[in-house]
Amino acid sequence: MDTSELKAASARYPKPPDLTPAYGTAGFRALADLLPSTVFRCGVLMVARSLKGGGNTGLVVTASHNPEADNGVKLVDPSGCMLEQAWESHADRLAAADTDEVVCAAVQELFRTEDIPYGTGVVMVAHDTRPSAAGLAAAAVAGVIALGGVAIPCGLLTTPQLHWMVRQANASAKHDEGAYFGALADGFATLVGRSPAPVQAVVVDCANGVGGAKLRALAERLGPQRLPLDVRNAGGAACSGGGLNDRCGAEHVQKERAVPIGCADIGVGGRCASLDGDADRIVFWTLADGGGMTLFDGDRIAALAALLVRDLLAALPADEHTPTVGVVQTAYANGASTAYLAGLGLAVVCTLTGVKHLHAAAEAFDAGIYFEANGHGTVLFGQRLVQRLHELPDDCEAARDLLALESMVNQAVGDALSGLLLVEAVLRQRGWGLAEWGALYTDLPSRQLKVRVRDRSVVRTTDAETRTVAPDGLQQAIDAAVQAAPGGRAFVRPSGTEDVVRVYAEADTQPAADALAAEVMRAVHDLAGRTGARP
Ligand code: 16G
Ligand code: MG
Repeated sequence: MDTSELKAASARYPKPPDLTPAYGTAGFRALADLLPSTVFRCGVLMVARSLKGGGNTGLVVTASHNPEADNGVKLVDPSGCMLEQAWESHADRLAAADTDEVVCAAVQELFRTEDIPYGTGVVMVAHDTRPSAAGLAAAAVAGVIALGGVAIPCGLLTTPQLHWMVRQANASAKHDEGAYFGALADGFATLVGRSPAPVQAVVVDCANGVGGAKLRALAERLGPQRLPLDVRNAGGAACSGGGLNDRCGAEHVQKERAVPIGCADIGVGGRCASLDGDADRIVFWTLADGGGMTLFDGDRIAALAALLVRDLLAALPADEHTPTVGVVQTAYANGASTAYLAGLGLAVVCTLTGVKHLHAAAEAFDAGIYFEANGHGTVLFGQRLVQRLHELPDDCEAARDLLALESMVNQAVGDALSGLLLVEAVLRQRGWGLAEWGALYTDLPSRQLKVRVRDRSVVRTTDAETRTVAPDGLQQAIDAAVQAAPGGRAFVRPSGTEDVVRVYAEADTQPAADALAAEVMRAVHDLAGRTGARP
């Protein structure tokens, strides 16, 4: 393999000497100024992945809910899903190479170990609204070209849009933006049918990110009669004072339980939602009497989706193979939501944190619903079920609605825009408002804390992060604290995106959940802090 062109191009994107980028839970993230070499090399990597997978791959320059000065890169496999986990170490190796020679050697090694055929890989490249995004997207394109690949510039897109487009492109289906909005809008129109129009607009806080412009385009496609949307914090000229993810968006609302900027006029009971900066997650919220915020998180979205899917599947004509339905959550799911879903008679599975883990587990079912409490999630339909739905007669309304759902809800990755339509469709079909949605179950009081330790990797977990295996004594300390708390449950895990250990606790009362979290935090400090001590 002649790597002279790669070497010359790589020299134009030198790695800062003391930077060792690490592929985190969902790709690389850092201060934007540090990233050109990483993004260039990701362009290189995704050509190799395209050649190996035999289809287009994708690369989106975004740092999701991080501050505006950060940036990052998310990588899309030929399936449209996140990069195959086995390739994350290839990404790490390439990103960390200290010299252009080492970059070339790593690429040659990659082609050898993965037995990649030579050819022309195709990479679809998109970016979010950060000021650094266009420059970094150009670095990605340079990486693609340096390995003889073809870069398809897709411009400004939400992360889930790019995932959707890659999946469609590789299925030789229409994959332009118009087709994306059409799939969502047409699916929604079928699902809501003649259900009465809502009396109230949904206020959507778009985190001053890429979701703003995209939601406006979707709203236009839907038409105000079908779904009146009041788009706030849309970024650009419509920006209401704050920058991207600044005091607004899903992360702010979910973690701080605070009303986003630009929404001060919202009255009690208003139906509101917040997207994050790259529009791959959504939470709903409303203001309660007395000023507090009521949050409708990913667990609650999963509950609505589960009701819809369960009822539609039950309405299909009997078949020798009864479709399997499962809901996938993480340990962060509120215990009350898990109990509610199990009470619906559905299989409930708990996986590691991170979309890639939930997505993989959901694929095991004919209909797999997955949501993280923070609002990442979607509903997946297996091929066998989709084929059967297509074979059923046209007048089978349940089959028609399930196919509409499959087209409306992003099959490649969690998507805030399709999540918004999913919630609205279920509420509309049932004639429910937020009160009925909220009444499905009552959350157990919970508390989340972060602990800074010297080296968070000393905390190691098992059983989908519900128990620790290191450092010694930590799990015993957690067990003792849990035992003492009525209705208590607690776990800790090292964050995949921040240099902290996260603590989660829930119990029958808020003071008990707070006390349990504090007790567990002390144990982490005592045991992980010491174990991790460096000279
Ligand atoms: C990333 C993940 C998200 C996960 C979060 C956990 C994707 C697209 N995003 O944002 O799923 O919940 O990390 O963060 O996979 P943490 O490890 O800092 O708790
Ligand atoms: Mg995001």
